[in-house]
Amino acid sequence: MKRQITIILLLVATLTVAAQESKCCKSQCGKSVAQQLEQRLRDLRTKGYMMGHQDDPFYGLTWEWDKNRSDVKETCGDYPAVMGFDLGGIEMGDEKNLDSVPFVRIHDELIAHHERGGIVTLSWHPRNPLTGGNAWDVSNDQTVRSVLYGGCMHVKFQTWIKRAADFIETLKDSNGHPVPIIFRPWHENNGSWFWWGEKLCTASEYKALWNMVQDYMSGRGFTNLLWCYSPNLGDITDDSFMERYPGNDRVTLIGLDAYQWGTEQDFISGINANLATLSSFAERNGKIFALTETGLKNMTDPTWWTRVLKPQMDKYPICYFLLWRNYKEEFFGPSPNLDSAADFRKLYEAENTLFLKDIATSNKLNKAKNKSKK
Ligand code: BMA
Repeated sequence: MKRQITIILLLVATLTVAAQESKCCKSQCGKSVAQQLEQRLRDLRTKGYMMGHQDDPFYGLTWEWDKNRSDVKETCGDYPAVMGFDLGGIEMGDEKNLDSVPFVRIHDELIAHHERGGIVTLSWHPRNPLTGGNAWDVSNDQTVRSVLYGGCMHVKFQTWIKRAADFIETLKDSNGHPVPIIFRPWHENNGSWFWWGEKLCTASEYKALWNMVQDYMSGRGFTNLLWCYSPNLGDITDDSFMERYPGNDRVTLIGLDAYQWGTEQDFISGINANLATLSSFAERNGKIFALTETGLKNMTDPTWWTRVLKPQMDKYPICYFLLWRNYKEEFFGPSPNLDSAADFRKLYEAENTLFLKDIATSNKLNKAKNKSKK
């Protein structure tokens, strides 16, 4: 009896200490979900940079809508560390996004990737609220102005933001905790192919758009959004970058979207110039940095990843790079039967590229130990 009482007392004491420790940790950490994600990105950066893929679990070059499939996994044996998803169409209350992916599926796969230890990012190609066209409808340069306070589309656009927020609010893990998300709206705004692009609004209108959406999301109480600002490959100087940069208090991650559309030489010189400018800005301003979209359309050069892209990425402190989607007519990722598959596996084998298994648990961070390499 005495022995039983002692055991019970010991158990109670242990549980009390554990409860206190967990409380203590919470208050000591005191970090929001987004701040914890930021810390995770900073920690992972010391191990290398992560590989990401847009729309990875929905379709590949040879399949559509199967569960648990991934062209990245089928090429190298592991999921990407980062998966990207797009909200375009949520603003209309559509069931499917602009690329025909059902939002229920985006919901499920985004959470599944988080729960398997991966990192997720959301972009948004909303339709043009003034003309009724798509995100690429640049026929009217009053669109941004029209959604701002006092504009003729303001009320309608508030509904659009609300619908995006309502969806984001559903992104919770199985314990009901919000999923940390890299949120990357209003991207490539130094180009003029989206209605929020450079020639379509003034710098102050652009910033007002950014602030309006960000303030709405903050007002909804979201603490799981890590805000990413990502211009496109182009003539970026410190001054031109600053013109539309929403501000250090509004951005945590600075990104660059950079595809090779023209010659290899132009891509290499352009991406180096931009990566140097932006990574240096990020460093000076305490921001993290990523190559938020990249790729060579249809992988017309089977060694592009390790011969052209990787040597450039190796020079700068990016925390991830994200290859765009494997849409059959325009694909940017790997697929097991393509000529480029061997090169992708080489990229995977590199010590400094991180895939899901490299980041899923901290004891798996040492890639050399984890992958049966070399
Ligand atoms: C673009 C293209 C489009 C697609 C859009 C949003 O770069 O892939 O086909 O609709 O991204 O995913």
